[in-house]
Amino acid sequence: MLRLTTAGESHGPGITCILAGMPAGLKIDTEAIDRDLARRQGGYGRGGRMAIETDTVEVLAGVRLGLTTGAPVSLFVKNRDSRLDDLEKTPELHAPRPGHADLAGSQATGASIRDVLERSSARETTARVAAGAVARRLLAEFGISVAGHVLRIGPASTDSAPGSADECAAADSSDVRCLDAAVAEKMRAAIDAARERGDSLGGVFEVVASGVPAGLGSCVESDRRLDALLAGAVMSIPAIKGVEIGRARAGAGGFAVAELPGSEVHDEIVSDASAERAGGYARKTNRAGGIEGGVSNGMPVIVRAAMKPIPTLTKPLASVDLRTGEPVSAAKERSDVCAVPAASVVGEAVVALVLAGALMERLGTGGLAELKDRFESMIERLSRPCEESDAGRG
Ligand code: EPS
Repeated sequence: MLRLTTAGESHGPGITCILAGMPAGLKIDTEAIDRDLARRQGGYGRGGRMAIETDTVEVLAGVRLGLTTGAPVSLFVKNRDSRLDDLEKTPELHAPRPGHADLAGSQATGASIRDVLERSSARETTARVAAGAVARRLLAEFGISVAGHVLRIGPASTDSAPGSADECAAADSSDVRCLDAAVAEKMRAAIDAARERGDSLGGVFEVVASGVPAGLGSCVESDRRLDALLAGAVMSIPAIKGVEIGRARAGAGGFAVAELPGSEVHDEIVSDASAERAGGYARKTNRAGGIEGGVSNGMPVIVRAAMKPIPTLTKPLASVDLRTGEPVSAAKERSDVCAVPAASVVGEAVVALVLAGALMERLGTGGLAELKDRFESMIERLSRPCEESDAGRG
């Protein structure tokens, strides 16, 4: 139901997107979009580019007098560092960076390394964060919130396990977006040491979504499974190499299901009148991260991602000059030492987009007021899950 297309090069005129499928009647707050853009720009370990840019959104289409019209929403973020057609400032590169899209991307497209890196740059995530802020606005109308935090940067890691999106909010006051102040200190020290060595660092972030009602996603069509959609969306963020759903045990993500018996993995079901968004059926624990059988179960949705270290190293690895085949050091471009805090903000955005899409799919088309009516009716029915077959078969 929701479709997002982005376009734009890192040093082109700007980054843009078209988000189709938003209902009419949603209030768009450009300040809130800009706040998310600023959160994405921040973080200890970012490089020089972020000192140049102050990302702010321009709404080009789909909004009139502050409300969505139901037409595709088009957003634009201007690049201050725009120099794509200046060959002196933006030269061709010939020594592809190991780990970057440079070589494989050129082989895929036939375009130059410059053309490949301009589009494969994580600057593209600006558009996803802007669109994600709109999705977040929609989710807020239905009492759903999404927030992220950083669990690991290089060797420094924390076992923080916030139970709700609200509990992640404190990450906003940390420049490494870590909820544990002592570990945050170690993360900064690890980034400083990597910078000294001319190296880069990856890490792990986690996104928590609260208020997600039971019943989003699909247990009958594999391409609509909520966990598959979340994993695909999070994996599509540049440099993400692994995605886990849930927290199978303390201090671990969803991969730990592989080491534990079923009795220690599955979340026992209990009746609980306060679990309104799950029809009064709660879980004693939330190891599954809010998803069973590809469908949300009313518990907070929890997604983790592992990010590799950024491929541009100031002390470059070995490469080959594509013109001669001779061994050379890989190209150096201005870059970040660590972008895990920024990636966690992108993670929030893509999770918000997937959840908004799944919600729209569940509720159907129409304006916001109509969708809210259907949402109430959907929530009310969650306490009678077998209703359709019971009614039909007597
Ligand atoms: C980024 C913008 C880029 C890089 C970084 C992320 O800007 P520039 O190339 O002008 O320094 O800082 O991109 C990469 C790490 C990459 O490999 O492309 C951004 O806006 O997030």
